Amino acid sequence: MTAIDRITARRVWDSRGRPTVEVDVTLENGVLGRAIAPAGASRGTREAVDLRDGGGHLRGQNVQSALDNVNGPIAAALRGHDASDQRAADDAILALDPSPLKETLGGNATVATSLAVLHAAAADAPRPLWQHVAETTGTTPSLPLPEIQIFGGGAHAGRRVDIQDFMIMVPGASCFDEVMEITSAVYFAAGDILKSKGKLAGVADEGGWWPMFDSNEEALETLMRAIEIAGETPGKRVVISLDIAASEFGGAGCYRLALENRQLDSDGMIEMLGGWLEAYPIASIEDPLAEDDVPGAIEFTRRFGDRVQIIGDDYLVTNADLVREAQVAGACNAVLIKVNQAGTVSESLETFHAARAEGWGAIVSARSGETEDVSISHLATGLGAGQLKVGSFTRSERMIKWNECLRIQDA
Ligand code: 2PG
Ligand code: MG
Repeated sequence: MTAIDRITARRVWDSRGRPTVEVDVTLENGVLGRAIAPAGASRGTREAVDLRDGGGHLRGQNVQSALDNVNGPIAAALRGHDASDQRAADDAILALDPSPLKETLGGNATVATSLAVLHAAAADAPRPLWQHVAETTGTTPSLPLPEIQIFGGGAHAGRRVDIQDFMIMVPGASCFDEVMEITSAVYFAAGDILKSKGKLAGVADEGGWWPMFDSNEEALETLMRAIEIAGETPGKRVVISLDIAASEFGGAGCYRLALENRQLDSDGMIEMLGGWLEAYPIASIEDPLAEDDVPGAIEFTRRFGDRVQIIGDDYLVTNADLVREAQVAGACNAVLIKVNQAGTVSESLETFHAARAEGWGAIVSARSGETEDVSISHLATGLGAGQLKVGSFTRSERMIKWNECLRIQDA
């Protein structure tokens, strides 16, 4: 065992130019572990709180109180702890903040610390993080299948399109590198189409094209065309994946599609999405209904769960209890794993195991506010989660995670 000697937090800046929390965990032998908290824009109401200072400074986004929580109580509680006992370290953090959403310490403070402890333990072993994760959780490592955004919408693109993420997956590729090649071709073909139609508004938060479409279906049609221009047949090697992020434009069974000036109830949403599943090669769909529309999620899963992956993100917020409840209710068949929604590594692993225990899929995911931190590439690989969602195919905070997978592949 090697004990934790020092924990320090510093303010760094994320891909949206907002402050965030970076934590250094130094062990008694000088080994260092470091991690940075990401931040979401479309957040579930039950995820760990992203603690911000409020007030006028930095538009209320400063993280001084989260930094103080790491440098003060968290550092004091973890000093002397065995870095390789992740569960005990996370329990010591949780004991400081029994509030359900980590309002006191801040999920940004807890997640950066928890991940930094994991990095320190791996470096101390010494072994790469993915291998450390596999060996300490008893999982079989494998490189994940990327889920890559081509168009961004919803909260990530000025709500110009209601649906948040139009993505592709390339399950038919022979290796990770081929996924990158095919994705690159589709991404640039999609951009060319938008430019030629005068419908390119810019680039969304996660680097996907920010389109000016007249309907949500126009995005799907354009994506199909881009896949074809890239020399692929949609539905063969390349399939479509959507994050509806329905809580962003609906709730309590009422959905307002601003782009098309339409209002739908829960059944109407299910019908519309069911129509898309018929018409397009969609293999995965995330948050098809709002997080409070559990009857809708159950009905959607009853009707389509045998043919498409249905992921709970804002609905399940990487919470093992919520996953188990959804499994009993028959809502969804997969969960997104975002470590900062849970707030610690151990709670995220518990959620992953809860999903796996019932044969659910698990997709390790980044947030829309990201940094150079590559922990999730290692977690996805080490857990053998199968899938990784990182955003688009541009911008270094995204590409660094895909590139890290290429490095792991060569290890
Ligand atoms: C999501 C994520 C990533 P955010 O909804 O899945 O696309 O977005 O980090 O804003 O919650
Ligand atoms: Mg989502």
